[in-house]
Amino acid sequence: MSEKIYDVPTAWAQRAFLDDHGYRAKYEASVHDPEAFWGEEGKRIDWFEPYTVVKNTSFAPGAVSIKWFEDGVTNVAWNCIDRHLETRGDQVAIIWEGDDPSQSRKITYQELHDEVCRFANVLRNRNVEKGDRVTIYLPMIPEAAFAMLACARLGAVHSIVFAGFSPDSLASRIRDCDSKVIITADEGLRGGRKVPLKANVDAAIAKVEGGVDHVIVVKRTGGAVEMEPGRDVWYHAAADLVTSECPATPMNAEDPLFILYTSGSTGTPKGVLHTTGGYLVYAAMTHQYVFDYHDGDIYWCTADVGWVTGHSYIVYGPLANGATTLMFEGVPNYPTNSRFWEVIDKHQVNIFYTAPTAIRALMQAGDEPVRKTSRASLRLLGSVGEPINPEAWEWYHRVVGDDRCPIVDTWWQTETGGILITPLPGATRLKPGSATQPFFGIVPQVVDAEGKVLEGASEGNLVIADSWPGQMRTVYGDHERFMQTYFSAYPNKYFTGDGCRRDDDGYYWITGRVDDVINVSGHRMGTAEVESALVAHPKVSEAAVVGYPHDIKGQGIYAYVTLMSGVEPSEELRKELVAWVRREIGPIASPDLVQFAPGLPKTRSGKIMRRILRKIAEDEFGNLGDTSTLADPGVVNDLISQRQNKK
Ligand code: 6R9
Repeated sequence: MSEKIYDVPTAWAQRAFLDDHGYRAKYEASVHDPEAFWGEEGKRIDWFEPYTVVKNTSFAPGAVSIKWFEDGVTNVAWNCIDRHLETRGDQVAIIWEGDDPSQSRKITYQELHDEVCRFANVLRNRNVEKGDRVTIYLPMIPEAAFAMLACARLGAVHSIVFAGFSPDSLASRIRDCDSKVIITADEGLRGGRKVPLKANVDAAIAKVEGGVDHVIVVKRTGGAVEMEPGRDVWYHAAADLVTSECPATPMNAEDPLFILYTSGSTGTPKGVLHTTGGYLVYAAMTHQYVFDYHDGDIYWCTADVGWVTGHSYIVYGPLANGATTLMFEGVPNYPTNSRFWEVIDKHQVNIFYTAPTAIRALMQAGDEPVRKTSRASLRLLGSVGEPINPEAWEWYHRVVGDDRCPIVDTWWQTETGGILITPLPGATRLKPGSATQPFFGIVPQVVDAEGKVLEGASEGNLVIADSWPGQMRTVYGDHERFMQTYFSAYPNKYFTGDGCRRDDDGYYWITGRVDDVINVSGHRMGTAEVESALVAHPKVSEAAVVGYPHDIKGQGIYAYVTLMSGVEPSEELRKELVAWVRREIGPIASPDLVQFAPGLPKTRSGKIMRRILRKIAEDEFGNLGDTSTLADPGVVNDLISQRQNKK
């Protein structure tokens, strides 16, 4: 734990929306009278019909129901585009920076309007209506934002699937939400390498019973793809036939905006459902205060739109605020390790938001690739996705930010829709490694295993005691699972799945997941998903997957694999299994270590004791805890000696 404290720079305290007193007063107001507070804040977006009811939420066991601004009528695309046209039609809305440094593009709000309307008309011509689900499987090109906003304009519900997922993963997501329309590109381009997106879509649809009605294909690389007549259409050809006007459909505040699949500790990924009004109010408000976004600022979040960070902090939050948001197609180390910093200089970026895994990887490349760039435009740095270790925080602050830029370490989740625990740059003294304080309206609590609320400095599980407008509303198609997953461990509270420590100053330190979810390079992975991919291999009889500390990724994937009897372990088979998981789920799920285990440690009732496997993966052999319930203690010694032999 780092003890260092960084004061708010004077310049920041003066120019920021809020200083320390401002934060405290506003926070008190937000939790004292949420109705009044959010009733005011809801006005930051335009409503076609104003709301009269602000908050109608219950976390009660068996009856969880979350509604915000429930009788208001609005449209998200209208708020992100049309309402800005009069005052900032010629302002740049999106700066797109290609994988290849020679490619970039600037899109004004007026152009964004025209592009989104055209995209919406293309969808409308394919019978997409309010409430229909549309799956988007696109690389980081402007069309990804156009497609999202086009869905929002029509009231269709988008489900973005990260373009790194396999055809199988894509197929299960298409199936789960029953989408009949898929939007993709011929190929993606990342770090100079092509990704066969259209071919993946074809392979996925082959696994979806009844197929889909339409595949809309954006031309990115010009690579050869197969087009199925009647089903597949080139976006540019379809867009040529439509106008750039399309009315924004009036949407109820609680109409769905998007589904985003995320991994949990059990079962298949859950379709997290976010709705219209509360989500947008929360995304816009957090974007404004956490990044202290002022008119004219150039803001860059390096996430992919396939993750929630891309939804809330590349597209919806920034555009609702009339910001200039940068969208980057590439990777941090292509063509060189200076890429991020060169992009910052090229586009004069003021606010930069990235993930600890990228910071750690770039830190390993040394200071020189950073120092050779100017970065004078930078004012604020942000971090998201996993705990940031103090060493990486210090490097980010000292080398990237030249000791000048505060760092906002923002804790939140796909489920929360927006940032919940974070510093505000003009208000909060920083402690490297701590996400610091709750945002407005957020009531975090630390509870012990029995659910007792701990006061003062304490360590336990992190729960949130009351609802906020950006909260997910349900698991798509399975409200029972929603209640079971998030509201059953601690009745009347939202359980985050994270552990945390609160220090004497009331600062929160997120310690990581306390469930069977691992966080690999900021990507959430259910260990159960990787296990079921492994056991689908004909030579595997059983598998157990745990996380282990990894220098760059934060956590790596450690797989214990028991082979079918008669199958001999080999280096070749090890490689085959890694490739198999890549193919089944996607490259982000590739196991880093595969240990062939003749047996797995189990309880007498047959449950795998992951706690022990975790310790072995962490090399903590002397500290295995209670092993008295093991059915066969010999198994553990075998695993340990094997692990030691490997070192
Ligand atoms: C936004 C996002 C959520 C999980 C979350 C936690 C971890 C995210 C963090 C952080 C420590 C931070 N996490 N931000 N842990 N400090 N600043 O990442 O959503 O992909 O759903 O992941 O990520 O464990 O529970 P998501």
